[in-house]
Amino acid sequence: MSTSTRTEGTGNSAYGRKPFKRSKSHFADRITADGRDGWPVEAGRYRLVVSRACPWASRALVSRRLLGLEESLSLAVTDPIQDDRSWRFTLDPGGRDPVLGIRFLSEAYDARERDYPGGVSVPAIVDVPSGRLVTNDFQQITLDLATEWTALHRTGAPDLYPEPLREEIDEVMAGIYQDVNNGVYRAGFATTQQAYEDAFVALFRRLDEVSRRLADRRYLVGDSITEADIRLFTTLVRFDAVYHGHFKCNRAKLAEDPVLWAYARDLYQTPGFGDTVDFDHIKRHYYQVHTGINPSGIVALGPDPQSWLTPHHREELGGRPFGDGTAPGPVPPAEQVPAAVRP
Ligand SMILES: N[C@@H](CCC(=O)N[C@@H](CS)C(=O)NCC(=O)O)C(=O)O
Repeated sequence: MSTSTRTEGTGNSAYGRKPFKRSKSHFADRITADGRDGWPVEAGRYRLVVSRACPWASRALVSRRLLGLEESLSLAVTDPIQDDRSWRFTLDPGGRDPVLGIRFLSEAYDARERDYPGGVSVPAIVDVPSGRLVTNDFQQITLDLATEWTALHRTGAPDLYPEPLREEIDEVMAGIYQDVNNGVYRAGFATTQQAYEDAFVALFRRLDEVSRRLADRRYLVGDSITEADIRLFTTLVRFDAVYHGHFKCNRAKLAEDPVLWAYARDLYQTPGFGDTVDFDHIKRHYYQVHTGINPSGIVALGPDPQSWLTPHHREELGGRPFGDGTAPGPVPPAEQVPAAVRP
């Protein structure tokens, strides 16, 4: 395990002129079927803490929906705006998470390791009985939901990380992580012209490559949705709303690439994807928290989210979104993104 420092933080001066570097998650225990790290998969025992603003946390939101884990793994949604104590439960009555009884996610980190010097990040999974953080390892959490939580999956849950495709999925995800998922942050938080330009060039080179790949195939790997699609989606869905302007990733908008735009809309309109997205949380978080790069805190109004609902025609490429499985059911009422901010 490595020691983590604050992750993307506020985009303020803390980074000096050093290139933006994402730190590794510090708490990397795994929740597994055999419980080898001391955390066995168990219905009702753990709480997933997310911000709907965060692309890394949103991966877990999508996986949990597709796999039908809503009842087994409960959900806490933080305020999209952190304060100096980081993520807080100000959206809940009395400003406390009703299950964990805490006001700040940092309390679960403290319960796990007092005086932990690193940052408090989402996604986080907390052990409800002890109130202790189990993991904030965003790269592993979704893989474990797909492969270790199988006993609790819904009937008809898709296989998001199929064994025969893992090598290809891992390879595709590695490039997308470096240049796209993390690349937008490297561009947005660059503190030198050169660092920004390097990130920008790599980002759009990779997006062009992914666009070519997706021109005649509906999904990134195989003919069904996999973990790779989830990881690309959570960046693409934020692209025009925040990365294009706020992070200066503006060679083109997502909506100007016909293939990627149709691919992203296809996923958005697939149950389990778009129904987790809150553009209000996304925009307020990025524009208001990163005061280093947006000192006025003014939140950009566009683009019109209705465009996400326009026909994509990607079904003409074939593919079976859920493989041998089926679509997830409706979002539990308590977890619905408010109608007022949905397209
Ligand atoms: N846990 C991961 C990544 C997850 C992550 O960066 N989450 C962001 C939100 S998108 C976060 O919580 N950052 C903490 C902060 O900004 O203080 C890490 O340690 O790098």
